[in-house]
Amino acid sequence: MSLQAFIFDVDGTLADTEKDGHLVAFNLAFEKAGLNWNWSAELYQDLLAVTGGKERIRYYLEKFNTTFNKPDNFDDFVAGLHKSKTEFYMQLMEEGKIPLRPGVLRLLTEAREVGLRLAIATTTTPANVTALLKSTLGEESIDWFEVIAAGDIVPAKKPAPDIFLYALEKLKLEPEKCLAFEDSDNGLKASTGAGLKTVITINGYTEEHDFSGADLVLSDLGEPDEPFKIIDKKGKDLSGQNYFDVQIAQQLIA
Ligand code: XBP
Ligand code: MG
Repeated sequence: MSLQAFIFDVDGTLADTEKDGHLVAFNLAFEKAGLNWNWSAELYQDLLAVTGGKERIRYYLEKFNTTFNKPDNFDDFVAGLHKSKTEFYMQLMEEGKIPLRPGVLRLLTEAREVGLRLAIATTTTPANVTALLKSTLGEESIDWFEVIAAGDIVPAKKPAPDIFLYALEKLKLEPEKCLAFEDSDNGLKASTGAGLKTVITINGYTEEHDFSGADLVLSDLGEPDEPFKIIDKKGKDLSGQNYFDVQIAQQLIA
C-alpha cells in the first residue's frame, strides 16, 4: 500500500480548541497578569492569522494595542505570559469540555487497525497536545503517535513547512506516502509546502480561508450517522460516501 501514514494538525483539526480553549486561556493569563487585555472572539479571528501563542501576543501589540508600554525584558515578559496561558489551557483540557471533532476517533481507530502510522504536526506546545490527547482519548493514546512535532521544536511555525518536514524526517517517509489533515490556510500552506497532499476540515474560524491547494475540503471527517458535507471535492468521485475513511485516503494518494 503506498499510503503509509497520516499526519494530523491539532487545533481546529483534532478538536475545536481555539474559541473555547486557547482564547479563554489567553484571557485568563492576561487577567492574572493584571493586564486589561481581553481578546474577543472577533478579534481572535484576526489574531489567528499568526500561528504560535507567543508570536500572536507580539502581533496583538504590534497591530491592535500599540500604546502598551513594553517592559525592558520584553522577551521574558511574553514567554512568561505564554507559560501562564499554557497552564490555564492544560487546566481547561483536564476539565474535559472540548471533545474530538466528528470522525477523528473513528479514523484514528481504522488507521491503527490497518497498520497506518500516525503523527502530529502542530504549532501549539507539546504540553497542550498531550493534555488534549489525555482528556479526549486517555493517556495511552499519546503512544499511538510515533511523532508529536509541536511548537518551538522548529525555527519557523506554520505557514512555514518546517513542522511537517520535521515530522516526515522523524517518520523517515517521503511526503508522497503520507496524507496531512489540516483546518486553516496557514496549515495548508505548511503541509503543501512540505509536499504533502492535504485534507481540510473547516471550522467557524477557517471556513472563509483559501483552500486552493487542498486535495479535499470537508465540513468534518463525518460519521456513518452524521454524514460529512463535501465543501469542495476537488474533482474526486465521492459518490455514496458519507464519511472520510482509509479507502478515500488511499484514493487521494494513489
Ligand atoms: C494553532 C495555533 C496555536 C494555537 C495556540 O496550532 O496556531 O498557536 O492557536 O497554541 P495548529 P499556543 O493549528 O498548528 O495546531 O499558544 O500553544 O501556540
Ligand atoms: Mg489548525
